[in-house]
Amino acid sequence: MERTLVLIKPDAVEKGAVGKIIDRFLEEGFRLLALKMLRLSKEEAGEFYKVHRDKPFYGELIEFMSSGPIVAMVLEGERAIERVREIIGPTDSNEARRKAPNSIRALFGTDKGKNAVHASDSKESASFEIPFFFSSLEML
Ligand code: IDP
Ligand code: MG
Repeated sequence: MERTLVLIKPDAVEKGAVGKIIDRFLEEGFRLLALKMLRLSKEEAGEFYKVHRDKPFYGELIEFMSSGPIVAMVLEGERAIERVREIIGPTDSNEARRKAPNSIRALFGTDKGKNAVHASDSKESASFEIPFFFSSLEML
């Protein structure tokens, strides 16, 4: 069993897609271990995405991720990290619509930046990202 962190980003929350996105993960057989809605400060968004601090899109990413409420959740399942990445699709939502039309980013994202969801990409990132949002007491 593996655990992964998923964020529903401000664009998808604004679109009213929270319920549909959570339901998709439940339909795919994952167990929802923790869930909350919150708004990140710029500092918190910068810390969460610090691996990207040298990328040209870092500033835009921090602005976007702190622009409105997000929903954070922990999902559990067999090979959850890899399988959730598959279900969300490629980073660029337009590419997702071409290559993975049933992926969450194809269905709910706009472009490469506003792409509806985040999901941990490795065990290492999950082990940083899960405790960033949830203490062990909040994981049921
Ligand atoms: P990922 O979310 O698919 O793992 P990463 O390359 O790790 O993609 O980038 C992290 C996030 O940064 C993306 O989900 C997206 O929101 C944003 N991002 C990535 N590339 C660009 C870009 O070229 N322009 C604007 N935002 C970007
Ligand atoms: Mg990534």
